[in-house]
Amino acid sequence: MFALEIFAPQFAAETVPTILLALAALVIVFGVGVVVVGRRRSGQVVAPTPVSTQANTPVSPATVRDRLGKVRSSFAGAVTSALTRSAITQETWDDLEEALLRADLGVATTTRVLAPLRELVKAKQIIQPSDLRAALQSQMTAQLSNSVRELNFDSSLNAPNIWLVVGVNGAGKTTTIGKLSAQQRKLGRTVLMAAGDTFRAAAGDQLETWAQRSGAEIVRGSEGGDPSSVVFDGVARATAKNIDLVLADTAGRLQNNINLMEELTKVRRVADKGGGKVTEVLLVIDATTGQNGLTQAKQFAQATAVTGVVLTKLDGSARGGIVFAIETELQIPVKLVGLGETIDDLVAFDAAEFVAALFE
Ligand SMILES: Nc1nc2c(ncn2[C@@H]2O[C@H](COP(=O)(O)OP(=O)(O)OP(=O)(O)O)[C@@H](O)[C@H]2O)c(=O)[nH]1
Ligand SMILES: [Mg+2]
Repeated sequence: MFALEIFAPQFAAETVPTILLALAALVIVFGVGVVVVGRRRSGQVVAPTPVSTQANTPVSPATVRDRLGKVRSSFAGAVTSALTRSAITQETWDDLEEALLRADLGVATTTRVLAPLRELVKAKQIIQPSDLRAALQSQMTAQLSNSVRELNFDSSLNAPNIWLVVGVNGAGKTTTIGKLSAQQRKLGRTVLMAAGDTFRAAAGDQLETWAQRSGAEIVRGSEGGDPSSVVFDGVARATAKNIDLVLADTAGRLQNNINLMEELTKVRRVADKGGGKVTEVLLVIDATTGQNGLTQAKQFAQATAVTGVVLTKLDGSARGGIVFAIETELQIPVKLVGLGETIDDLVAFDAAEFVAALFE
């Protein structure tokens, strides 16, 4: 007070408390800043933000439809132009066939859709192109109606459920594990990630970031180490700590495909030998790879019993028809779709909604 009076003798006595208050506020703000910066500099590991255990908030259908924008505009456009004629002619069928092929359904699935549709048109004497459009939509929906799409989680197990995530490099495996982990944490389950991709140097770091973001534990191995033993260690840690779910990442590329498939078979075998049980093998497929995705799915299904497909990048330039090809030709249900790169961009696949969006 005295010092203040010396340096600012012109201040009236009543302004002094105001100045003191302002000074105190400055000291507090500065102090907090110093503590925060100090913590960051000391390299302290920040604990993952706890994730709410409330039930997963469903993404509104509008979001799914919006993200599917590019997929649906190309398909709906092709179908619309196939049906612009005033009657149903041979050209109509040719154009529809082309639309389905262009949408990535593949030859076999296109035939499976169109053959019964021709029968139906005859039997029901459909003559209006708009009725044909509706019949095509229900036929395509029917193609996808028999699949069970729930993720397998056996809560009666007195041990961790293990979900293996496989697929070619760049398909979106690690990102999907991050998103899946967040969803499962929201359901109240505890999660441990096993960094089974020891082939690529940065893979472990990438997974670790997702573990922190989603509030999961992680077990990592050394670069070039044996993926099976990382997964085994992960399951052992999860068993010891009563963790509900192990999400195992795997490499998408090895020296060659044969090595990769042999390794996956081994990872699967070893994973089942620990305390837990493999209840889901999710094959991640990049939807923009088109029919090539089907070839990949065949190879992976041979190496390890795939229980479900995650179709990523449907928000991109994918044509979407690969969903039908995978389900009808391989009988593997598409369980989840990736609609973007952030943590919430993974949604359960809803066949009717998907087909409706294609036709809008
Ligand atoms: N737009 C979009 N991008 C995605 C989606 N899923 C993954 N990605 C992106 O695809 C790229 C590859 O994803 P990763 O998760 O690293 O793929 P990976 O299969 O683990 O790749 P490897 O580890 O090399 O085998 C990343 O840039 C992701 O952000 C998706 O649904 N939509
Ligand atoms: Mg990866």
